[in-house]
Amino acid sequence: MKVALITGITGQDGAYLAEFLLKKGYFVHGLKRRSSSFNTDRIDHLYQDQHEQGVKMKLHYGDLTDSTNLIRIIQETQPDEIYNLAAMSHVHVSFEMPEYTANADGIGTLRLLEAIRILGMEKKTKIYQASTSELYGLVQAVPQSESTPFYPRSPYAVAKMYGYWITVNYREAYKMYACNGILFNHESPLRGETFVTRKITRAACKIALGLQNCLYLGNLSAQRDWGHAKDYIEAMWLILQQEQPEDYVIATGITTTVRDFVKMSFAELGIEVEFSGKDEHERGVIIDVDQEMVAKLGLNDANLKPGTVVVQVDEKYFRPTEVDLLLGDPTKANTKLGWKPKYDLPALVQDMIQSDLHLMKKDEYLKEGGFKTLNYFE
Ligand code: NDP
Ligand code: GDR
Repeated sequence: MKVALITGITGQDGAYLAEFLLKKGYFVHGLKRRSSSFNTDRIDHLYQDQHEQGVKMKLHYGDLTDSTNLIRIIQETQPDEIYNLAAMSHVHVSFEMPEYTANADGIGTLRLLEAIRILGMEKKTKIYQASTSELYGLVQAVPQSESTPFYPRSPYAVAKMYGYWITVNYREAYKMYACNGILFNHESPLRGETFVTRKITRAACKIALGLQNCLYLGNLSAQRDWGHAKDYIEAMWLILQQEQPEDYVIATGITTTVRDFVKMSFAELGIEVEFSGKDEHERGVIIDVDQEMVAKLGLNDANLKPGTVVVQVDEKYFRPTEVDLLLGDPTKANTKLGWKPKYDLPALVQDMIQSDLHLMKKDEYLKEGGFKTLNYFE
């Protein structure tokens, strides 16, 4: 039985990858951070009581900023494959926490690679490094491929740039099977709530149910190459199953603005939104509402009137330096890995809206039923 260790198992990608590897018959070890409240929501359905027979998944407390802890976990678990997905992964937040981001995302990668070397496991353990299209940053050329120069534009991207090159260096210096997946943005119903796609799908559903009035966003003109996380975790696995360790771009090859993602999300709920105005004065306004859809989806049309402003710009979401355009060229992954995404953008939006509508309806039913959260401080 192959053994995998996933750092960042409690995140979006970690959850999908854990499920995928378990289905493939792997024993899956996961690194989870100690938290004062539960942080395993995304993998609770995979949890196995350690007292049962035939357990195939085990979680270990750990942190990428703690070398001794990483060395011990790798020694105890003896993984064939390590997927380094743990990171402070929010670009905007990295401007607030640049030093921590460098430590976790940059030096954290070094700590893992060094742990493998210290333990003499260079020949046994393959390692996948979660690199990112943020490395391309300020546009040098499009579409962006494995040979496009990097120009990182945030503390996050600079830290990931260190992670990228230290992975290449350990591959070349110590003949380790260490690879970078340069993944473009990938989303899902499990996406963190403060990334733009999930923020949009959640807000669109809340507005459609009468639980929120307006969605505040930053740069509406940013363009991203968005795919579905379910497709992208498969690419991670494929990257570690090749004869030679190499780096790969994983992307769809199509780019879309944040503005269009908003329109697509509302359209999925039967609400047509158009944008007008410029820069920080730009607004998204309801143009039309499909009443059949409103009835079919059980929406609340009290606030869904043409002319209602549902999106506004708030400058606090602008970044000190922005990445304007990401568009990946996945030719190498298509040809060498045989990787092709199953989801296109409309299917991704549909999946996220369906899931968030379901979640928000739960809130609506509770509110209608008079349910109030207990106030522990009264
Ligand atoms: P998430 O933010 O959803 O998950 C990040 C994971 O890392 C969580 O499990 C988090 O734990 C954990 N983590 C954060 N800091 C530490 C630390 N210091 N030590 C140990 N664990 C830590 O990210 P995604 O799943 O979206 O992304 C996975 C990886 O891929 C990340 O490295 C990200 O930077 C990279 N990436 C993501 C892309 C995307 O579009 N999603 C694209 C390209 C790269 P906790 O749950 O406790 O917060
Ligand atoms: P990104 O994702 O920075 O590309 O990093 P995010 O969804 O945060 O932003 C995408 C684009 O949308 C613009 N934007 C907003 N973003 C957020 N979060 N909130 C807003 O209100 C908002 N309004 C506009 C942003 O300015 C940006 O241009 C993600 C992360 O998963 C990284 O870890 C990963 O490496 C890259 O994708 C590839």
